[in-house]
Amino acid sequence: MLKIWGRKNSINVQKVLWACGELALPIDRIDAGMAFGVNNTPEYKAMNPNGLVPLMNDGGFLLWESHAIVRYLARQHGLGSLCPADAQTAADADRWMEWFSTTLWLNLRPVFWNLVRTAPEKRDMPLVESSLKLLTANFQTVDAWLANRDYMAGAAFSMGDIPMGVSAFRWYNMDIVRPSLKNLDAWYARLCARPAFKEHAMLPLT
Ligand SMILES: N[C@@H](CCC(=O)N[C@@H](CS)C(=O)NCC(=O)O)C(=O)O
Repeated sequence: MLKIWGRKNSINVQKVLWACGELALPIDRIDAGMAFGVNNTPEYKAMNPNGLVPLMNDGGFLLWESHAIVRYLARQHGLGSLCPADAQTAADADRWMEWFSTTLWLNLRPVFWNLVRTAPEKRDMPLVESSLKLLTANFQTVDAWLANRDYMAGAAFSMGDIPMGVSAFRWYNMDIVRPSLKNLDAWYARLCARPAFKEHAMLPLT
């Protein structure tokens, strides 16, 4: 059975668990990371030298990097659904996965880390403020993109919605001021209606 290492409240683990849920793949999940430890042991580091979660073992094939895992599972089990069959639609989904890593995450991470994972007296609030401005602009970009499509890569849900979806859950559930973004709201409501999103992404942030 597919083995996944990672704690349930990690944004990167949630991407993989949500993908497995969408594909109805049975998995054996092993708690690892933060309070669970495991990821810093020599045995784990022999499988993932970064000592980070998630990590996947599919019949002896080890893979780390959440987006690589989501793409692998989507190609293996969701060609034509989670991984769009058409090259241009798949590239569109890929584009938003890349944009999450190179752009949005750089702004979400400092806001999330300070507001959710750091004690109030230790928070770097100037960094939160500057990052939140950039993050807001990022979500405005997504809102404009969603003006004439239901999902990030067009009419159908795909892997392109996964990193953006777990980010949106944090955007809507952190204690921050948000502008009204009606296309983003409508897309997020569509995600919230998906059982696998509910099960794996709509969890307490801490
Ligand atoms: N680029 C990697 C990042 C992985 C990563 O940073 N994982 C975090 C959790 S979100 C981690 O393992 N942190 C250490 C820990 O949880 O102990 C990916 O997308 O998989």
